[in-house]
This record gives sequence, C-alpha cells and structure tokens, in this order.
Amino acid sequence: MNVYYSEAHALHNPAFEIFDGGERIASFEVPQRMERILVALRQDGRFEILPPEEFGLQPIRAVHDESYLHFLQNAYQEWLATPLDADYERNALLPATFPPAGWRGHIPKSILGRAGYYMMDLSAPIGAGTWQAALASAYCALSGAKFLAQANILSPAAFALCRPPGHHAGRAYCGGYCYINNAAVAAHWLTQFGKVALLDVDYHAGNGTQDIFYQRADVLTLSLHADPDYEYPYYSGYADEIGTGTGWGYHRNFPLSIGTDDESYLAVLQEALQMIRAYAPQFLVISAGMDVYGEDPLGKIRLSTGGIARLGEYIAALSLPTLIVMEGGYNTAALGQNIVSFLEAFHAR
Ligand code: SP5
Ligand code: ZN
Repeated sequence: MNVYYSEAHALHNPAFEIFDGGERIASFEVPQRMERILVALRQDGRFEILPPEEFGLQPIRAVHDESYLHFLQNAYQEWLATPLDADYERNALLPATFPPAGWRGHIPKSILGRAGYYMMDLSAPIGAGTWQAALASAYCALSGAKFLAQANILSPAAFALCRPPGHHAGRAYCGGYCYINNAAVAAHWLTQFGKVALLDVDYHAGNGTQDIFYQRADVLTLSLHADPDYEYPYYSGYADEIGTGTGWGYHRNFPLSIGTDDESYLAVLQEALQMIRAYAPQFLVISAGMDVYGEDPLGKIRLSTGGIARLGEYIAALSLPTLIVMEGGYNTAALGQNIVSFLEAFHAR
C-alpha cells in the first residue's frame, strides 16, 4: 500500500499546550508519533513510503478562508516582529483572548487579536515551522487522493500519514492540534470526479470537517466520536446537527458514551456504513484517529487493537476507493500496531 509521508512534519514541534484547568503541559501531539508509525510500517514490509507532490494553494483555498490562510502562513513572523512590554518567550503564538459569543465586529489588526479570532482553543500554537508542516501534511492527503483518482484497479486504497492532523480545523480557524483540514482538502479535491463520503472515526468530533461541508450535498460527512456532552470539542458533534440548506441530511454525528467497547462501537459503525452504501459515493475518505484506543491518554472510548482491526475490516468491505488520513492517537507506544491493524484489511485490494 502507498503511504504518503513528509519529514517536514518535524518542523512543527510545539513546546507546550494549555490543558484543562489552564495547566501548561508538554504537547500530546508530538513528532515521535510519526516515528513510531513509520517503524511499524517498515517492519510490516507491505508499505511503500512516498514523499508527497506539491499542489500549490488552490486546493487548500477551496475549503479554507483566504484571510485565515494568510494569518496561518504569516502569524509567527508577525508575532516575532511585534514589540512587547516585556521580554516574553515567543517560541509559539497563542492568544489569551477570544471574541465573545455571537460577536459580529471587526477582524482585529493586531496579531494577538487575530490569533484569538482564528483559533478555537489553546492547543494549536503556531511556531516557526507550523505553516510548512501543515502544508506538507495537506499535500500528503492530496497525493493520496490523486493516487486514487489515477489508479486503474477497482477499489484502490492509500494511507496519508499526515501530521499535524486536520479534522478540528474549520473553514476559518485552527484548534485541537489542527491547522489545515487535510481530509477535507482531499475530499473536496476528489469531488471533481464524483460524490465523496468522509467518515471520521477519530475519538473527537470532527467539528472542522462538519463546518466545512455543512451546506454541501456532494460530500456526505459522518462522524463517530465521544459525546460532546462530556468531551472536547464540546460545541459540535451532537446527533441533531445534520446539515443545512442543500446540505440538509448530508451530515451525521454518532455521539458515543464513556466506555463504549468494541461491540457497541461496531454496532453504531454499521449504521454509518449503511448510510454510505445508500449514498453510493465514488470515493471514501477516512479521518483515522487512533485515540479511540482503550489506552489512549486523551480518550474514554475503549476499543482494543482487535476492535480497531475490525473497524478497518468493516470499512474496507465497502469496496470503495479509499483514502485513509491520519488524525489523532496519543498512546505513542501502541500507535504503530494500531495503525497497522487498522490498515490490514485494505491490503487485499
Ligand atoms: C486531532 C485530535 O485528536 N485532537 C485532539 C485535541 C484535544 N484537545 C484537548 C483535549 C482535552 C480534553 N481533556 C481530556 C482529559 C484527559 N485526562
Ligand atoms: Zn482526536
């Protein structure tokens, strides 16, 4: 199986994130995640690891706001160039203010004002290499999408080993370790050839993907995740959010309770897969977060490695051209085995 991977991810290495309760902690989303996955892929021997192609900004502008992308690309340099009252450390940009609910005023000029405007939380700091890494990550997803579009076998599969992840990034904001929504960029790019279904199985609700496609019927978006009643991202991922306008009925959330195990997870998955079958898309994109694993430090869903293998198996049984896009997963020691297990069923095609 082709794996699209760029070493540029390591340029994004946030020194910290601000956690629940305001605690400043070492980031969970670290470059070592990729190293562990690569070791497992190489050990398996059935993966071909390829660098991504470049696609320019056009396919990214198609799903993200122009001024947001401008901010993302230039924020760190602007932050360094901003005179401060004291000699604060400036290894990354994070705001301390956010627009109040329902706010409809100016987009601030100052870099700190815009940081609050374009960030949904305090876990997506922008450092020196963040833009370059995020762009390379999106190119990995696009390269996988291009492979699917050009492959002349019936149901090809490719793995985009993306870092940073993407599914919390909305049309005009970053957050939750995500800056560019890699899966959304790839899914939109694929719509030039036909309908696309995007299934998000990361532990956290894919709020960014929901935001981007909420008004569209040409991309069916489905997300299985921890119920936002108790889990991040709190503000989206509820079952009654099903799309709007032309997109009405083309988004579905499947919120899951604390402690959901293999059997109950896979039962809900069947419902989502049935919707995909009924939609009959040309392509399938998976936002593959391994934080559904029972021993994930951020998760409260209890999938075993065997359950993750069955998750992959049931998705592969749709027999659709499938792009698997890496999202979260923070049990670094188990990440390699979990990904290899998830991908197992896709080798056969
Ligand atoms: C891509 C992805 O998986 N992003 C996840 C971002 C989660 N950010 C903060 C979650 C904080 C929730 N508190 C969990 C407490 C565990 N002890
Ligand atoms: Zn996640």
